[in-house]
Amino acid sequence: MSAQEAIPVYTNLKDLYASLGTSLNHAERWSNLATEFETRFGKKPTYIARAPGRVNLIGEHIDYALFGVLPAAIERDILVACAPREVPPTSPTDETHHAPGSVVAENLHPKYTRQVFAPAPKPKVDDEVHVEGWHLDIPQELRWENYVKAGYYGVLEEYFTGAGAQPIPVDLLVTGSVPAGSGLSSSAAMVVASTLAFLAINGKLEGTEEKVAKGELVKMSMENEKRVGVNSGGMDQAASVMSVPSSVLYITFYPSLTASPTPLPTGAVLVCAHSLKVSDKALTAKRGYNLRVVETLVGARALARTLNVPVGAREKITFREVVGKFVDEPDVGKGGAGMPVPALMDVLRRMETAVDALKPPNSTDPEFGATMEEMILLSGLSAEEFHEVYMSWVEVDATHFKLYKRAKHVYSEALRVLQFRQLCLDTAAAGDAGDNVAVLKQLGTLMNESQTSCADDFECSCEELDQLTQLARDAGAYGSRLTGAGWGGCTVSLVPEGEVDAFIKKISETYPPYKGLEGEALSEVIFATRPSTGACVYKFD
Ligand code: NG1
Ligand code: MG
Repeated sequence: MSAQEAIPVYTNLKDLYASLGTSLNHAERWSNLATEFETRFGKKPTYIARAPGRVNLIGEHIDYALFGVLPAAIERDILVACAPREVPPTSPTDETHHAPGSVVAENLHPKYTRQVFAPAPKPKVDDEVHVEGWHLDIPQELRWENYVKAGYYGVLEEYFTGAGAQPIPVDLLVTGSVPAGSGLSSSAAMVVASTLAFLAINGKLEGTEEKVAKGELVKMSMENEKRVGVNSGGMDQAASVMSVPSSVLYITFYPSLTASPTPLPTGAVLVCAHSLKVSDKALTAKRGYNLRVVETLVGARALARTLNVPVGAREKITFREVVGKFVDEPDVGKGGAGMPVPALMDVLRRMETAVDALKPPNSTDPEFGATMEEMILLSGLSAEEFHEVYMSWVEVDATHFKLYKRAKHVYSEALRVLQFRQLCLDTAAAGDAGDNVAVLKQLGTLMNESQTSCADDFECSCEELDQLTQLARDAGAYGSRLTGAGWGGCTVSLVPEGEVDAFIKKISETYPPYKGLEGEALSEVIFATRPSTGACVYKFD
């Protein structure tokens, strides 16, 4: 699959629904959204942009170390219906409605209230005053419309610079079926769908000139999500944009962004189950996600030094780049595919012992946590340089940094991803006769090992996730693990196809937080999904 491929724009409902598969009632949601749009705005939408959430099968917290990951898009998604707002303004009393590029954003969910905002012109003064571009302010708060703004921001920055480029006013209506804050990337789906809607409405998806490719949408959405979220890798956006049905997507980030669909052996279904523990984003940023980003970056630098891999003073080298430089990887910097998989597997195995060097020699801490002073020593930088390169962008709340354990997780997890993918490729190459129990068991084992590594070495699990993944194994899953950032949110289990209903029933009886849940309330928190297709746009005539 090529990142150069164009984003699909459907003009025919039959083709659209065929691309989405049949196991969810997509038709009803799409037509309901279009009707509701017309009721609220008095005209038909011109486009509906769709972006799915994703579940990560394996490869957790290694995308920002630039290692390949194996997510799949899920059937649940975000839809954004939109149309240009011509005159007259919907509400004549509100000045913002008249402004260039102003947006009226509504959401089918009553919790998310109607919002009106507009970008501000960036003036340039030389001989005369003229507009040089547009700026959209995104406040640092968790508000639903910030995800809409994040998508818009990038489109404005990319396409509306220079005198005369004026964005049009837009009405839009959003609906979503990806549970929020659950590790299924409702945030990336929101940002991708919003970016796509603003691209479509401003004429950037069709015609031969300036067509936006999938790879560009991934890069834009990654940048855009940084406006509202943490300093993440690109897994979620790539999965939401580039997935294909029935396959997991092997995404690499280094030496270049590639996405290779890998068919999942038949005979098993993915079941997502929410632990109902909501991870506190603000807290996990300081003690969780961002802290892990710091630990893995400093760990990579320290490891590079022990391996005599050259690192520039200000270079934030990653664990993936360390192995590339260690073996003099071909193609790097030329957009090539990098070293062959068997060679990469081999060097990853060697790294699993090399990371022993990250245990601080004088530490009495059994967990091998390095203090700030010890980290600075390991980095080879002055205290001032160290703070500037590694600590200035982030607020972290920690006295000890577990470089060894984080490195151990990253390298072992990167290897498990390659092993998982190889098993899938071998099954497909052998013709997938459907008799896959043995291989599904091996895949499940890799998922279970990933959970153990997340829990013990990366410490991104929690009691609820540990319990739920164990109950899933007891209920017959081949394997089960947390998915996404962790510290709460969802698990993913690989479940024999014919046993899904029984599996869900068993979990609903054994996982205490599910007590009393039935029907729709239950299917909100635990559901089966097949790997689904990536983002697209429907254009109305
Ligand atoms: P979620 O679960 O969506 O917050 C985060 C990162 C991913 C990846 C995973 C861990 C964002 C937007 N996404 O996912 O890039 O690093 O954690 O594997 O922060
Ligand atoms: Mg997210």
